[in-house]
This record gives sequence, structure tokens and C-alpha cells, in this order.
Amino acid sequence: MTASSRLSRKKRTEILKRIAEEIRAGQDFLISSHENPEGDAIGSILALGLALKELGKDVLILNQDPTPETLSFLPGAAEIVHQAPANGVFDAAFALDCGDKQRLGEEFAKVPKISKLINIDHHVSNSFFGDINFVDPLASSTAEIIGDLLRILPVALSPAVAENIYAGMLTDTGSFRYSNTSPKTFAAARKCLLSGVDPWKVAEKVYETQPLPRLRLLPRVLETLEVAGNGRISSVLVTQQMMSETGSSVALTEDFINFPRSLKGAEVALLFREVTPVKYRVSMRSRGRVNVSRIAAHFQGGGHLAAAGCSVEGSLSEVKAKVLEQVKAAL
Ligand SMILES: [Mn+2]
Repeated sequence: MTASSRLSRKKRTEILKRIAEEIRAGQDFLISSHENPEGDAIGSILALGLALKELGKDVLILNQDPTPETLSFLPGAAEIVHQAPANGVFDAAFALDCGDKQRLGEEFAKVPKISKLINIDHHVSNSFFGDINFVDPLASSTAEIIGDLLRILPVALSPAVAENIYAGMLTDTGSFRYSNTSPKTFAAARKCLLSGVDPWKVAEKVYETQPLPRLRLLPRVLETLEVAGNGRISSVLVTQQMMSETGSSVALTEDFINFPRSLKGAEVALLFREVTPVKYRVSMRSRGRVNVSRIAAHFQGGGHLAAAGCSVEGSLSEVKAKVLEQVKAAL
């Protein structure tokens, strides 16, 4: 089975019911997401974590990396731990919004005993690393899938859970603008609003509370804008020096890629972020005609058709050349 095979409605319900059964049968749960978590990762783990607690379960939410400051307002965010527990036996661990096991990070790998791994995701590149896998590439976000799971359990959508689900959907759909936005997404968002979510409050917290270092970093990144492939490829660069001089963290570079993507005529946008002088993280965005998850996969990365990423080793000019060659071939 591959992630791209469409989940039938029947199969969807069947797997969600199986996961619900695991939740009912167990008591101790670990919930985790990918390294450098963004809105959907945080929204999903908190929504599921809070809902399980409402059901009387013991929950530990573990994320190796810190929660981005703009998402720290989300209910439950303060309870996320960043180090693996020294002991503790879990009936099941949930990997949410995470395309492969490695991206769960080093801390997750240190957890002593997990009886069952439940993988819930919407990345088309998901490697089905769980004992139970629910992967729906047509879902807008993992948060949207968590909403479905909670309905099947069932557990009522509390305002705190709803706010997390809403934030996950909002951020993964680019504020309900991307092509992954479906009637189902709006129906799920409607449910969140009926449960008390204030859309402006969430939008203001997520988008209108930029830390000063991020806005200081932005012009320096835009300064690096380059265009290739007859205007169809645009790219920007973030170096360690830019980050240290502006006091920025990696999390603050999230969404910078939207600027090269917004360039008229650009089909594929790239953001090269220096990890070390000989290793770069490459984020890719497409307007929809080029499948960037395939380009990322060429470099052992992954993602979605229109948003993907990978790490590439080499000097900046080597990395740029390698990546541009693949992108040009895909145009
Ligand atoms: Mn996601």
C-alpha cells in the first residue's frame, strides 16, 4: 500500500475505529510529532492530548524541539515536554503529522517501552512506519483527521480541543487558501467555531505577533532572492550568520518561502537554509503543476505535492546546482 492510494470511506472509518479501540483499551499514551514542529504538528498533538485527558487517560506529549513562540498560546502548549522520560511504559504512542519515523527525533527514539506505534498523517510521502497507519493525503491537515477520530471515539469538542484543531487546519491550508482546502475542511472549521473558537484571536496570535528578530531577518533573506529557469524558479537563502546577527531561531524562518513563491511567474520556490557550511535544508513550494515531493524524495526528503523539504550536503553552490538541476528537469 502506498500513501497515494486513496482511502475509501469505508477503510477510513475502519482504521479510525481501530485506533479508537486502542485508545479505549489503553491507559498510558505518548503523543509526539516531527522535529521543528509547526502549526499542524502542535495543534494535532495538543488536540489529541487534551481529548485523551478528558477521557481520563494519562498522556505525555513529547516534542524534541521547542514550540514556536507564535503557537505557545495554544491550550496545553505549556505541558509539552522536550526530553524522553527515563522510564514509563506506554500502551501506545501516536506519531502525528510525521512522514517518517526518523523525523520523530532523537528524544522519541530514547523512549524505553512503546507497545504500539500509531501513525496518523496526511503526507503523501508517509512511509507507513506504524503498527497502525492512518495516512490520508487528501486531508487538509493532521488536525482535520484528529477531528474525525474524536468524533468516532466519541469525545465532545471542547473549546480548548477545537482551538488546537482550528489552528492546525488554518496553518496547513495557508488560512484556507491552498488546494488541500476542501468542503470537509470548512465543515470541520465550522464545528470548531460552533465550539467557541474565535477566528480572529487565533489568526492574530499566529500571524500578527511576529517577534522582532523575524522582521529584522526578513529583509536580509529577501535580499538574496534569485530567479532561474526563465523566471519559473525563485529562491532565497538563510545563513547561520543572518540568524545569529538578528537573534533569530530556525522556527522564525518558517513561511519565508511564501515570498519567493509569490513572485509572478514562479512555478517552484526554494528556500536554502544553512545547517552547517556543508549541509543545507531545502524547503520547496510549488504552485501545483510541479510535484515537489518527488524532487525532495530524490534527496531522501519528503512532503506533499506542493510543499516538501529535504537536506542536501555540499557547499552552497554545490547544493544549489544539485537542486536546481532536479527542479529544472521537473518543470
Ligand atoms: Mn500537516
